[in-house]
This record gives sequence, C-alpha cells and structure tokens, in this order.
Amino acid sequence: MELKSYLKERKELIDREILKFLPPEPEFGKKLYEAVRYSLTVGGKRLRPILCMAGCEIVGGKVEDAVTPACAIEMIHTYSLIHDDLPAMDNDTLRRGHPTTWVKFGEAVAILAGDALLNRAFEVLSEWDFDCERKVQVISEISRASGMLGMVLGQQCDLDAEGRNDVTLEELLFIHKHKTGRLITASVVSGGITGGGSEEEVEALKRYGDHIGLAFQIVDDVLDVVGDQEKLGKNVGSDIEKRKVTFVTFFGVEGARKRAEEEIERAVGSLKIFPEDKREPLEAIARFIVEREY
Ligand code: GRG
Repeated sequence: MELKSYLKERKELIDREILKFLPPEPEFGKKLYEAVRYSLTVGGKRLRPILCMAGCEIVGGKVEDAVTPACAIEMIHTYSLIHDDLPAMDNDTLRRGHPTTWVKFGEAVAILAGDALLNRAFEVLSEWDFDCERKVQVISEISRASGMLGMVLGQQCDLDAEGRNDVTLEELLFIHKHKTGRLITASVVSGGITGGGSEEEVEALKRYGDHIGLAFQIVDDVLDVVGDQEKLGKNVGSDIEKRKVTFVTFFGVEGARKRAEEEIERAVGSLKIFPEDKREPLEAIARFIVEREY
C-alpha cells in the first residue's frame, strides 16, 4: 500500500463528504455559515476521520458506514481548533496555512462557528440512519472524549500549566492524553464500533489510539521547535513564547522523538490480534504520525 496516495484519497473523500453534512444556507446570519464553511475547507490532514474509517475496515466493516462518524469527529476537531486559536486561549493567527477563523471573521463569529460545529456534529450523529445500538455507543464514545472529562478538560489543564515551570511529567502526560489523545482514540474506536468489532477488537483499537495519540502530541511538541512554519501551516515557536513545558523540555528534541517512536511501536504491537493483511493502513498511519513534517 502506498501511504501517500491512501491518505490523499481518504482526505479527498472527507473533503467532499463533510460539506454535505452542513444544513442549507440560511437567509439571515450568513456570516456564521461562511465562517463554518471556511473553517471546514481551508485544509487539514483529516487524520481523525481517516483513523475512523480505517478502524471500521480493520474489523471487517464497510468504509461507507464510517463516513458519518468520521465527518462528525472532524467537525468537533475543527471547532476545537477555532476555539483554541482565539485571543482568550492561544491567540494564534495562522492555522492550516490560512488566517485563523477569528482573524478572518472576528472573535464573536469564531466563537459561534465553533459552537455551531460542535452541535452540528451531534445533530449529524443523532440523525445517522444506522444500527441504533452501535450509534448510541459511538455518540457516547465521541461525546465523552471531547467533553468535560476529555478534550475540554485537557484544554483547561493546558491553560493552567502555561507559564509554570513546576509541571511534572505526570501532569504533562495527563494534559496530552486529554487534550489530544482522547479524540484520536475515540476516532479509531468509534470506527471499530461502527464496523461491528468485538469487545477484544475495540479494546485493541483503544490501546492503539492511546499510543498514537501520545506520539502525535509528542511530535507536535517537537515540530513546534524544529518544524517548518510553511509546511505546518501554523505559527511555530509558540510553546517557548508561552513558556509551556513540553516533552522537549523534559527529553530534548532527540529524546522526545525516541519516546514517540517507542509509542508507535507499542501502537503497532496492539494490532497483532488482527489478520496481517488487514493491519497495513493503521500501521502505516502510525508510522506517518512519527515521520510527519506537518
Ligand atoms: C478549545 C475545547 C478546546 C480544545 C482545544 C485540539 C486542541 C484542544 C487544541 C489544539 C492545539 C494544538 C496545536 C494541539 C496539538 C495537537 C493538535 C490537536 C494539533 C492539530 O491537529 P492536526 O495536526 O490538525 O491533526 P489538522 O489541521 O491537520 O486537522
């Protein structure tokens, strides 16, 4: 399997499908619609939806079945980026190679666009014409991962840690797990549930997700130090500027990379219960996470 063309083809599928989940443009309040559309179409790797579709396929499900949860997850991810970029949070001006939503549309519209995307994701999931039991399980998985015991909690802890030099490795791991890891894990797990995976299979996908989620955030810390702003499409050096303790603070660039590679090996190890010929996409995505430059 050629990873580059696989990722490109899957990303294009999501780029096409995600806009179909938007409601018709309203007669009034068009700015909200424009801001949502802008945020969903300016780019992004679509890693989480790709994980969701691959999670569905590895347990024997059909990729088409996973398109709805995949797009809903990307909506939630996009909302989190819009809000994270706001002046009250990270105050970032560049995202996915373009002005952040608040820079382009103003702060109030950006807040509303984030709110709209979060709610739309759950509208789309609740209206999904699919097996009811699995659907409820998927909604529960995604809402727990993004809510007050998941990503939102991680974001609070991240804000609390800013400017402090007494952050322990344990606290940093907690932040990473919640802020970034939970939604990544929920992506692959909800794919597995959609595809009808057994308890053992879904548990293996959870372990895989937890390891790649941590590796993803470690690499994010590294790229903030050594990454290329052009390739990344976002401001680099912001962790140092905001005096954030990261994996690079604890282990240096090389040490952090090594730790990320170890997590990837563990992730790949978690897939051993699946037949060899089905593991390739998730193995390749795991390796992409640690090798990525954007
Ligand atoms: C505001 C509730 C709330 C949460 C924000 C996701 C997040 C929590 C903050 C984003 C800040 C950040 C840079 C985190 C590092 C990991 C991360 C989520 C990076 C962005 O994800 P990518 O690289 O982005 O998958 P694309 O643009 O490719 O979709």
